[in-house]
Amino acid sequence: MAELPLEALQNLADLHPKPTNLHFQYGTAGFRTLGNTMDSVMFRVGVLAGLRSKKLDGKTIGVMVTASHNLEPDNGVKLVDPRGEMLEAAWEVHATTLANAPTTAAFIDALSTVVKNAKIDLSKPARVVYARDTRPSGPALVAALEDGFKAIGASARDAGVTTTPVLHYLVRAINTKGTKNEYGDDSEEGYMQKLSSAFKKLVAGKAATPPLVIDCANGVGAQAAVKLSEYLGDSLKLILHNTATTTPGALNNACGADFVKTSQKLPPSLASVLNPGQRACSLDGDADRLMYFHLDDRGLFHMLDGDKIAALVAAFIVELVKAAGLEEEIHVGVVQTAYANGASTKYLSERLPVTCVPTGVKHLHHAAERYDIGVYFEANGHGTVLFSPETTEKLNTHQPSTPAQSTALGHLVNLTQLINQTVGDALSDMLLVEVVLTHKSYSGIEWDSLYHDLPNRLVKVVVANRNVFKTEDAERRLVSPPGLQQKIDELVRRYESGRAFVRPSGTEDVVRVYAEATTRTQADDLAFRVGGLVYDELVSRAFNLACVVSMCRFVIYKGTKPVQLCHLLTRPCHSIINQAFDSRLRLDRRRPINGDGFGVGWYDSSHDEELGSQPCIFTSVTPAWNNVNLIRLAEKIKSPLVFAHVRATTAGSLSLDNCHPWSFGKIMFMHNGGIAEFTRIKRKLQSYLSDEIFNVVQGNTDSEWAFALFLSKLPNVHARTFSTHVLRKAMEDTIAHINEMTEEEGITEPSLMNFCVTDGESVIATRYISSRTEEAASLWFSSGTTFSEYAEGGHYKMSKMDKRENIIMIASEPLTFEKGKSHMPDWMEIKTNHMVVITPKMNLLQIPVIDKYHVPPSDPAALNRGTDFAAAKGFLSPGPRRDVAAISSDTDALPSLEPI
Ligand code: 16G
Ligand code: MG
Repeated sequence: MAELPLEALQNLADLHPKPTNLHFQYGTAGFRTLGNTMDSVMFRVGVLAGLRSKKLDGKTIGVMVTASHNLEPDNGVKLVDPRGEMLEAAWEVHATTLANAPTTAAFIDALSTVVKNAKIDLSKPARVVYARDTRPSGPALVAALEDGFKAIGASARDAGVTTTPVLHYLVRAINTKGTKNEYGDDSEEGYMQKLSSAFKKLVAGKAATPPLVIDCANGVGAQAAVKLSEYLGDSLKLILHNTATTTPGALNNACGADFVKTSQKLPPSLASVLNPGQRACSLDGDADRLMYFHLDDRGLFHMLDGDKIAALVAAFIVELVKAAGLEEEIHVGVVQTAYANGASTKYLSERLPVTCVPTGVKHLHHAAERYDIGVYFEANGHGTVLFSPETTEKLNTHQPSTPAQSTALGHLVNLTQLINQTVGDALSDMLLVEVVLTHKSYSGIEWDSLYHDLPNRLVKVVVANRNVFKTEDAERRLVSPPGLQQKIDELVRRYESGRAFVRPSGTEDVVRVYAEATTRTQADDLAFRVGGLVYDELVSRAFNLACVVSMCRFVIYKGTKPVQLCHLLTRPCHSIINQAFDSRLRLDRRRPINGDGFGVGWYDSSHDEELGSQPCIFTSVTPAWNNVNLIRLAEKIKSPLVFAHVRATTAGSLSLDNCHPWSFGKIMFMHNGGIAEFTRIKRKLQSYLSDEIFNVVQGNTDSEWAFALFLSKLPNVHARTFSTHVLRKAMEDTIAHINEMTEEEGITEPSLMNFCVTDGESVIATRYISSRTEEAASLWFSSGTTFSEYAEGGHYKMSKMDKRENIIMIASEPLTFEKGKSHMPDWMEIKTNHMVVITPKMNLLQIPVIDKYHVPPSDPAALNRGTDFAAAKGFLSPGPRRDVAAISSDTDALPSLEPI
């Protein structure tokens, strides 16, 4: 019996060490994470692919390097089994085990265990075929993968840069070559040839449809679509957009199938392209998802998602089967997930059997195999049609009795060739849709009117551990945490045609909430409320927020010129409203949703005796993004000093009184963070206040009481003016007093005290935590001469024309990702336990807060504060943004002054 090639494995594995502190998981879509962390994973997957092939007697295994619809910095890898289907579940476990072996020795040990347990005969040959998408991290990752093939002695065929479905096709074509089930020529050309000739046969003699606009997501689908277009010739004209595969950062950015589905809007880049009445579609980054859409006569956007595709296609196939006289012999069924729109399920189940399965292609694929013809689509646009071997055989051998039967039969046979039966395939699905539209003479409008989607909303609640959520009934009901489903049911009953479900994601630590109802407002409301139930459940389970990533975001603008509020709040794609939604409850990645409270406070541009000098404050407890009043006001109000805050409930109820900012006279205040175990010091804090200040407080949050304490620290709360020094001193006293009270109570958990205060002229903002070892909630600043939109879609940047600071912004998370002229990011991080002061004359100072939690910069501990605490509480600006801006953390950009 052959042995593992230990020397080769050892030597090559040493070149691809596993990063410590990272855990990898082979999830529903293989391994997927930041591309630059995946070198060792790739190598090990290469070895595993070889073993899988040996296990299957030398059948060719596919390896695809892609992160699909994710943004460019991510990458991923997944294995494809010999018939072109997803890797067998038991091997997903092997993949995870191997990827996490900490050392080369441990990796080789784990390999030996797999060989032994899976009874792999190592003398068998190993064959693999691999491909990658257009991501810049692809070539290096493929090199690591190739080392893996080499180490296990696999013969490997490089399929180059191509789509995921083409790779699946190749696997099946290679493994069936020369058999009676030959799937097609095993090349990309063979695939194009097969699809295009089936398409031409299917539309022969029909009036050609108008050209189709395709949004290629700036990904590999662009290259494939160019080739396909040549093969299709005049049979279908394709107009390709978003084909910039080499433009950095363009991939899936404000375009592509996932963007369309999650934001339910037109990719901005197509706004000037698409005409009313015209139909278009979006592919995702590896071209295995498809979303159609069209603009109606009034130019309104309508989305035709996976459910609509399933309805169109299934009804067409049923008709053909009937017309071919095979109604009794061939049963067509549809497979959906809980995400399928209720209206689509109703439409389909009135016509044919419908099964609901848990999310994830493999579940749908397997369920579809149980039908003679199984149509499966996820609402997100991934899907295909499977013809069972018996059905294919029947279609090829059946003798029609009439010319009409013969035509229908011919169409069905051609469909078996047109459809990629290994996996969802955007291009093949697109041709399928075009065939049906051609046969039916449907425009997008007629297709859309098959049924009317119930308005729906998808939000997510970020959690530290999604495993407490367990579901049943194809993820439609929660069994754990106990009691939560009953609360959801009670809520859902109050909405007309309401439906909602909660499921843990299979790909990230979030819980997803889906809701639908008869109106958009009701669907939003239901989603938000169910999200709130999930959130409250986590809060009550954990007592404090340790296991819930909450979010509060704020932004401060101070400028020599007034800013139109919309440039700060509603228009930038990374405004705090969007960030808020990103952080906690979000309609997948791109649309904001946060209903826990929003507030904006601003001062007048010029002084008016009658209006007074106090700020105006607008607060709301409805989702900020959905607040048309806010959107309208923001377009018409200008101010030189603005505070804005989006809140997630950490304590206190959902009420206007609890929304930041608060004001008293000229003073305005807001907070990002939380005072640890506040209820234990609340009474003590209150007893310190004068009656006047005590009665100022209307809400019940720690933040508002901290504001009251701040007011009580001012020498004269009614003064006409406050010097910067007086405000600073009051702020320091507030923090010191809170620390004193928590310490007296023996509270050991740190408090996060990022406070901001202004009197309309000076601004003081703290980045503070009562700990010497933990990092405070994040806080950033940016300054420059203009803050403006440089690219459509709300992409803003700060420009610095000269050295003057006309604008200073402070925010809990950067609002832009651009780098300034000096190649420094727009945003710089404010240091922990420092205070930033903007003087009336626009000087910007960073001053350390010197107390027992101050760690001088000379102490190495200053650089080693832990991030777990603030991160667990949800107050650390996450992931890629930190990467972009991280270089500022050790850049001393601001003058550091000693306290006055
Ligand atoms: C993966 C699945 C996709 C599913 C999605 C759900 C495959 C190839 N892909 O992308 O089908 O819709 O996960 O993600 O299976 P979620 O579990 O995070 O909601
Ligand atoms: Mg994809």
